[in-house]
Amino acid sequence: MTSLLVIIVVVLLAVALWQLTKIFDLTQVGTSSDDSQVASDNDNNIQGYVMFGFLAFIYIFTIYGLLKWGGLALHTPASEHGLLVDSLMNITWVLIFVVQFITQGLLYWFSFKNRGNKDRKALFFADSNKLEAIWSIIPSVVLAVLILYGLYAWNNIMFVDKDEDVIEIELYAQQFKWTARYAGQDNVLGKANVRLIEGVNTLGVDMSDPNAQDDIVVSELHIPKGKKVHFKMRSQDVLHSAYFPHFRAQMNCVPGMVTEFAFVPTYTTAEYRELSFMVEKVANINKLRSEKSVELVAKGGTALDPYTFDYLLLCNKICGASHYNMQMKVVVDTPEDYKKWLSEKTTLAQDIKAAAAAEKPTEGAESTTDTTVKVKDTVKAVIDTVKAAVAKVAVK
Ligand SMILES: [Cu+2]
Repeated sequence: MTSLLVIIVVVLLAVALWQLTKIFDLTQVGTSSDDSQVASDNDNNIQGYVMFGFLAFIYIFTIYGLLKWGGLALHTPASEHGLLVDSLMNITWVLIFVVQFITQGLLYWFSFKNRGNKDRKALFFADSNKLEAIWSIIPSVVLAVLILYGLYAWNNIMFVDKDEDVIEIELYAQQFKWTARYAGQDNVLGKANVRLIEGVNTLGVDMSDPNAQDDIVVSELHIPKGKKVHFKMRSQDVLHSAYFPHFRAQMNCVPGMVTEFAFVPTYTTAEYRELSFMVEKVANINKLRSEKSVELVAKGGTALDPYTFDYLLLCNKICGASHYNMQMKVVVDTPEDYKKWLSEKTTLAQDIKAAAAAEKPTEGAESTTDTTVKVKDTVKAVIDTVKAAVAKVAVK
């Protein structure tokens, strides 16, 4: 409400100022010696210098932004292909910066150099083949190299050798959570279909498929360091996007189809926490948190917990009201820890059996359905007796 009032006041002030300048202009009619609408040399000089001022603003703001916020960018990649993605990104940034630095400078320099001057006439020429060639060929070559390098990087990243020893994991997206399914001993994911979703089988896994018998469903993703993990993504409802920022991986999850992405993690969670940039970052976050906690406690709230770093799987498509909170913790273990963690998990088949057993009545106890039938019978008998008694009385 306050912001609305502020906006209204600002707009009204602007309108008032505009009206005032109009009145001022009217009072000046006839008093000035030069009231022509054509720009004078003095006007052109002012415009030329203002343009230079704007160029300085662009340069200074770019440098300021880089120094102030540059450190917030993602740091060391935690996957093998991440280095390739980062080098592609860095080359693109350097190119953009160099080109923008030169072209913006030239743009404003020429505007200043050729600013209006009463003694100068504009030179007319239809075209220059040399100039056309320079500004067509150079960008085409640079863009072609960038695109080819990008294609090479993309093909390298997306290629999964059929004979390679990879870990198969399904990522299931739904509003607003992630679930992971491990392929189990056979390393083949069982078939699944949204129509088969029932009870604990929340992913609709086809339990008649032999490959599905050893599948394991979990809500926290564990992957081993140094091993290629092949993710297959599905979505239950709308478009989601599986985004692993630290691993430089992202893939859309599309309802009705399976998409995929594979990568090799190169740092365990514990190792990544120890990297010097991360230690610094976490210390900074915790410093901010403790400052905020003092404020919160003073207002009678509870203090914030200290932050520890964890890899995350995020959703990077705005998929609904709780999209911002659609995330899953990802833990990169050593291969031994990963094996141990996975061996402690129950399979989906076992989960379904356990759920069915929990639903079944225990021996000797009456089920609710039995009790309902009995109560109904008793009520019916009472009604019959009353009816008979009423009939007797009526006959008498
Ligand atoms: Cu989502």
